[in-house]
Amino acid sequence: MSKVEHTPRVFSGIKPSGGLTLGNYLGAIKRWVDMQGPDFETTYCVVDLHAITVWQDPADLRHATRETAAAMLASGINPDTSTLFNQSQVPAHAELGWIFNCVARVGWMNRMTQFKDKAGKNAEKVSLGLYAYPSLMAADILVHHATHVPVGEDQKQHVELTRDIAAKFNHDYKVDFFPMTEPVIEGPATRVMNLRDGSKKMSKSGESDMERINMTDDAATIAKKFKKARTDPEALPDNLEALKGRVEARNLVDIYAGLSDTTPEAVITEYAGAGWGRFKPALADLAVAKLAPISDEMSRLMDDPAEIDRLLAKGAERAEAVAQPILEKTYDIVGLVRSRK
Ligand code: AQP
Repeated sequence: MSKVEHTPRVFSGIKPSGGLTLGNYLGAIKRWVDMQGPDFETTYCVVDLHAITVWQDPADLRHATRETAAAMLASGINPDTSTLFNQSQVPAHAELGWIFNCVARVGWMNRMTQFKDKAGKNAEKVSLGLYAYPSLMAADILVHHATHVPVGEDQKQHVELTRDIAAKFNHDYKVDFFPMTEPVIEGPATRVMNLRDGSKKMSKSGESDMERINMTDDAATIAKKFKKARTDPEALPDNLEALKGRVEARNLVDIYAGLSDTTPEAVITEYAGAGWGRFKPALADLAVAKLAPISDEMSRLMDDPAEIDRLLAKGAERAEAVAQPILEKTYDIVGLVRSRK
C-alpha cells in the first residue's frame, strides 16, 4: 500500500443548538480564525444535523443556524478564503455517516463519555441519532479528508474515534484512503467551565443562563454574571501551582488569558495578590471589549438573513466540490454500484 500525501486541511463545526457561549468562542471559533492563512485549507461548518439529535423547535433551529454563521463571520471567518456552510446542504456528510455507522463498533460508541453525560439516566429515551453522533462527526471530518481538527477538550474523544474509524476502514478495505486526523487542542481556554459549578463545562444548553456568558450578552449582563460567578474567598496567588484544586479561580484566570491572547502564567503574574473585587471587574471589562464588537456585527448581519443564506450556499457548493468525489471514491471502494454516475 503506498502512502498517500493529504492536503493540509482544517475542518471543524459547531452545533446551532442555541446561542453560542464564551466556551464555543475561546475553545473553537477564535482558534478557527487564527488557523486561516497559507498553511491550511480551512472548512468550517454549522452542523445542523448534529443539532437535531436533541429536540429543536424548527423556527429556533433556523434562527440559530443563521446566528451561528453570523457569529463565525463576525469573529473573523473570511468566507472568501474559508469554506463556510451548513452541513445539511452537503448530503455527502450524511451519506458517509451511514457508511461509518457500518464501520464503527457498538462497543466504541458505548465508551463515548459525551453520550453518557448527555443521555444521563435517560439513555433508553434519547434519540438513536444522539448515540450515532460521533460516527456522523467522523464523516464530517473525513468526507473532506481533513488532516487537522481544532476543537475544545470535550471533543477530543470524538476525534480519536474518527481516527479509529479511518484506520478500520483503511484496514478492512486494504486501502490508504482516509487520513489519520490530528486533533488540535491548544491555547489557555480549551475547556471553559460553568460559572456556577467549576466541575462542569460551560454549555449552550446548560440549565441556567447565569452559568454561561453568551456571545450576545450585553455589558451589564456580562458584568453581573462574572460578579456572581462562584469563586472562593482567597486572593489570587503569584503562581499557577498554587491554584491547584481551586477550579473556579483557575477557570477565570484561563478565560482572562484566552481573551487577552496571553498565558495563564502571565495573568497570574499581573494579578498576584488581587482579590475578586479587582479581578472580576477587570475580566468583565476585557470580555466586553472583545465580545461587544462581535455581537454588534452579528446583529448587523442578522438584519439581512438572505445575505447569510447566500454566503452559506456559496460555501456549500465549494464544500460539495471537495466532498462529493471523496464520497464517490468511498462507494467504489465499498463496492456500491454507482449506476447513475
Ligand atoms: N466549554 C467549552 N470550552 C471550550 N470549548 C468548548 N466547546 C464547546 N464548549 C466548550 C467547543 O465548541 C465547539 C463546538 O461545540 P458544539 O456546539 O458542536 O458542541 P458542544 O461541545 O456540545 O457544545 P455545547 O455548548 O456544550 O452545546 P450543547 O449544550 O448544545 O451540547 C467544539 O469544538 C467544542 O469543543
